[in-house]
Amino acid sequence: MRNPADNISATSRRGFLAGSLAGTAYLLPQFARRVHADDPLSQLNTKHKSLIVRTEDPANAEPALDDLVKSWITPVEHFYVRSHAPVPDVNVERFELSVEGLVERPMKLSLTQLQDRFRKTSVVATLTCAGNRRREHSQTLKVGGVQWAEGPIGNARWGGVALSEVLKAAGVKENASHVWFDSLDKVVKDDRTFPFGASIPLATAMKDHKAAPGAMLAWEMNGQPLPPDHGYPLRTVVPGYIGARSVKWLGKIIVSDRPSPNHFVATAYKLVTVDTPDEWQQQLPIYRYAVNSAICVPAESAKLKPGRQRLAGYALPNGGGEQRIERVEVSVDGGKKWQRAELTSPGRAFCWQLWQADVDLSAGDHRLMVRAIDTAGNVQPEAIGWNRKGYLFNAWHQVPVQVGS
Ligand SMILES: Nc1nc2c(c(=O)[nH]1)N[C@H]1C(S)=C(S)[C@@H](COP(=O)(O)O)O[C@H]1N2
Ligand SMILES: [Mo]
Repeated sequence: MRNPADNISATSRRGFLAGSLAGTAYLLPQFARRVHADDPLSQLNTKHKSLIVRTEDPANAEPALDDLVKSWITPVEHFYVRSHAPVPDVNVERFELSVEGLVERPMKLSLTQLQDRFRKTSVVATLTCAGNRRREHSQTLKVGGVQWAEGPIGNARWGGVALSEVLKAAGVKENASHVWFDSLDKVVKDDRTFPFGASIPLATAMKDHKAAPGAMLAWEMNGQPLPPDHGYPLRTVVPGYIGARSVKWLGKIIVSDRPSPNHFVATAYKLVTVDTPDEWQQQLPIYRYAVNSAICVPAESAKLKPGRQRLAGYALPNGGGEQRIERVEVSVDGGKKWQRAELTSPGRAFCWQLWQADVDLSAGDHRLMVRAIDTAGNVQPEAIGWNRKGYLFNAWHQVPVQVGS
């Protein structure tokens, strides 16, 4: 869905730079500017990246939906980028990860030390932005923020070390209960400049699911060094949690007895309706993402021929644990009759599930719909309540199409 109107609406009250570019597949110019020709990373650096740009710098971009569901592992060129600040210039030779706070042995680790001292592991996990599908949420009542379609989601193999290994080496003190992540980027907001940050409960950090460590410190994405836009040289990946907890350009880990006071934990990424300090205090930070699904083919407002039509898309189990997608159903008559879709990819915990369904379409206007249920019984709801930030939208996805006679 390359709808130029989306880009215009990306001018938000939060002051994101408006990407007034027509919504065509577009090579982000700042990548070209930032990367030197002799830098080996330039090879990996989104050269062929074709994304729909929502804002230019910081870069916020998502793939066209038909590209998105071409493969279970999302290649970097089709992986959404969501950044609150420009990519920081990190010199990997001088880079040190600091591990501090409530630990017996504070540490500073270069990337090489991190790679040499700990056991390397890799995990396939889906990242999705809490603002995925915000554009649909805005149909009820417009909310601020990037007006994402269904594309800020992707599934990658992340290589690195389990955060728990590093925390064990540092020796977590008894009264610790949360792990903070501070980035090396610089977010500017209301005359303040501060790093992007997140935190997760210590229990999650120390968890060792069969399918995935509770959190990863990753330096690889799909077998290659992390591209600059995705956090080079190091990021966290927290399987099952909203993307905002997977901190890119990670600089510091702080073990604490409370959640991070960082804006993106204490204030943003909460389900609020008025967005007042009272509400921020009352609401917990969002951690897990919710069961979801979307139709990616055909595109919205597609003009189709009557007869057989293949639908394709993704579904995501709730991020709470080891569940997978149990069933995906589609409807072509506004939700009266449902037909089971075929699951066409591996189905794993913390990963999305690709699906397809062949439906029969008669001439006329149709509203294609999809809904999913996971193996823990989390059901995608028909509708959800409005929240001011447009987070966690997971109502049944609907795609209007016209079928000519
Ligand atoms: N340092 C830093 N980390 C960050 C962000 C950011 O702006 N700065 N954005 C977060 C959000 S909101 C999301 S959804 C994911 C997106 O990761 P990606 O750009 O690699 O797809 O990164 C998260 N980590
Ligand atoms: Mo996000």
